[in-house]
Amino acid sequence: MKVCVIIPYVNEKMFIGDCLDSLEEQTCRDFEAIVVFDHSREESRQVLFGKTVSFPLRTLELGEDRGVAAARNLGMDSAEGEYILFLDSDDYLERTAIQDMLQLMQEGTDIVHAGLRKTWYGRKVYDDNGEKLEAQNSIEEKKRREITDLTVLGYMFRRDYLRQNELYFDDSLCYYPDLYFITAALNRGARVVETEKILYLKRQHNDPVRRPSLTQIPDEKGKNQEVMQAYQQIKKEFSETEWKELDDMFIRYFIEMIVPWFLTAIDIEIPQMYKETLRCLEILPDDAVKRAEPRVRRFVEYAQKHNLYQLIRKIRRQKKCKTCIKILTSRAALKEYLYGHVFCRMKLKESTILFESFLGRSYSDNPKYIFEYLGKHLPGRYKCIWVLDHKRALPYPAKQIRRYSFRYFYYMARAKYIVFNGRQPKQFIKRQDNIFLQTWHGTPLKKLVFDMDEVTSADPLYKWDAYHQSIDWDYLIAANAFSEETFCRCFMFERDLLRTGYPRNDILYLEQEERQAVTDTVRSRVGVPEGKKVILYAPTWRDDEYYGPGRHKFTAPLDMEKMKRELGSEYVILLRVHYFVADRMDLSGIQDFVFDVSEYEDIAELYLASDLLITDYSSVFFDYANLGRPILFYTYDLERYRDKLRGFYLDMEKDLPGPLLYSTEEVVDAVRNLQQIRQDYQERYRSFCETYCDWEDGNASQRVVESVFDGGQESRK
Ligand code: C2G
Repeated sequence: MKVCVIIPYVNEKMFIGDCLDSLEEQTCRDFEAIVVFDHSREESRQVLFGKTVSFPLRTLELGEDRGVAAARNLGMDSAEGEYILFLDSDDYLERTAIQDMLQLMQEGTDIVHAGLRKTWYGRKVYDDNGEKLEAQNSIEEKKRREITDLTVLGYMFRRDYLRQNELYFDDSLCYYPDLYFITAALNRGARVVETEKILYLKRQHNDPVRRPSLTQIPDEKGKNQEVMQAYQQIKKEFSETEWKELDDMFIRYFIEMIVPWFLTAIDIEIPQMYKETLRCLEILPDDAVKRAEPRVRRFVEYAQKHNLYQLIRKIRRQKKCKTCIKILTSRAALKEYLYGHVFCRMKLKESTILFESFLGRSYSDNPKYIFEYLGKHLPGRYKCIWVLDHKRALPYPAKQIRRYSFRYFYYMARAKYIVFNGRQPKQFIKRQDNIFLQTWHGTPLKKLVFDMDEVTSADPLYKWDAYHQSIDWDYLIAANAFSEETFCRCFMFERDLLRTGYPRNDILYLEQEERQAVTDTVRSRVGVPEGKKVILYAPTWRDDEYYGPGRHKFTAPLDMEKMKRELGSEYVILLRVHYFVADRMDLSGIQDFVFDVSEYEDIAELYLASDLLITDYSSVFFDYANLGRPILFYTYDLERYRDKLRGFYLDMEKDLPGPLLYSTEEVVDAVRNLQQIRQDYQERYRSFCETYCDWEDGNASQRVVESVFDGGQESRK
């Protein structure tokens, strides 16, 4: 065996599959792999069971959580072959990695250094559109190389070279044992060959809550200590070497990580860290300080000359000044400041309710029906505030405010009740007596938060944010038992889950006469020609097709002209894009057949006015099924959506109350044969409703109001 791949394994069950698969698919087979278990828990040993690999794979046991450094050392001790490559069990290699590196390992070469890319995605997503996604959120591209990026990953080492130089990882270090190792390895006279080709994929963890990577563990003090220790060790051992890049990186680290730590540290921790910091500042060469930008330079010089307490006072003063300037020059900063420092210190308004639906874009969904129930049954009992992007007539008195306006922050701070159907802004501060009712906005088909493996949407740290937002929710509504179970798991929600059904579906249970009135109003407002049947086409959004957060592209290749030719004499289409979709379809030539109802406030009214629904992976069908009308699924990109973008809770082939269709022709055929489809799907439709519509009876709003609001019980009288 030429190469030994050393894989320390801590607890990355969900990642190791990709790691081993990437080895299995190597174009060069002349290697063995050693997986070193960092602890002897049964669960970790089982990780490899069930995985058949055709390359030699050995496992070693380290004992009790001794860390990645110790694991790699053990691997090195037992390695055979000429070369060593370190691969973390949450990372993976390009298919040609070993071959390419070996090709560069010519006579006399000690180390080969290949390109490394950080990625948020596993191999499936990465191979398909990883580069596009990384470029879209351009997080990595923007970053400079930091001191903490100095790593052995992406390198291949001649084993003899490591042995002769007695290079081992310092196993007293948890976070950055690579820092010293790699600088030492490169500076003991190694002959190094480099290639820019990306061969190593370093996976960023999208779930810092449950699966933080080492660098995501919140132990700033420990990390700072390790960086400072390594910096001193390198400078001392290689005092002859000029360390321009390292010095610059250290200065940046000092400003961005060490100084902020001092600002929040508790007094007792400060002296020891201070000494360590001073030692590092003392060995910083003058020209490195001179190279730094003026603000940083002044800062470092001050830190080098004065005592810590002066320094901290100075930084605090500077910070205060900065905040003052920011709030004087930026309205957004002023609002946030007032919110945190003024509004949140005022008394809560006991009878005020703040409502928001779909980010203030519409008067709709569960908040609308809760509001209307309160308006009808407890008139005047509560002061209602609606977050809406523009003013409209509402059926009951309510103040209307814009999202992110001054008044938005004011009421977010002062309203006792908050009723939102989606995640609240990150700035939200939960006050002690606040009651936050999260209604959510649908029974989940697509996997949510902690059930998602990959996060392919605009915000790769969605899980982190969603977790910190959901811990503020006091109540969460479920429309069915499936949602109850799923929400508790996917949000890690442990408070009051309301098993009430969805208020937004109450309208679907109105008396026939009232439903007809809604239908007539919708048809006349939209302009549906007399005698035409209505198809509601309501697709969802694609996580990876976006211009920016919440601004997605419209991608539904349904051939509307063909639909018009084939179905136009009998039907019209109401096209309803998801509220995240920024594009609007060009309807020239088909305006008499396709009506864009994307701006129509409440989709529930559109349900009532339609004869059948076409969707893809939107949760709309869970609600629509309450009507018992036909549902078709135009799932032209099912495989990609299910296997690469999101993953589903339901088995699309077996559980849906209608057929999966893949082309315009199939959709046209299905619309023509609705009778047959009804018959074919009768049993599935019935059992679907039993599972997902069982709690709905038209009284969900009442149940929610009674459970949440202090005057709720009075609403019955
Ligand atoms: N919606 C709509 N028009 C569409 C799609 C959706 O008005 N074309 C509304 C419906 O009320 C739907 C809700 O937005 O129930 C959520 O939309 P989904 O397409 O299901 O997608 P998403 O916003 O990602 O929510 O648990 C539900 C999930 O969170 C999905």
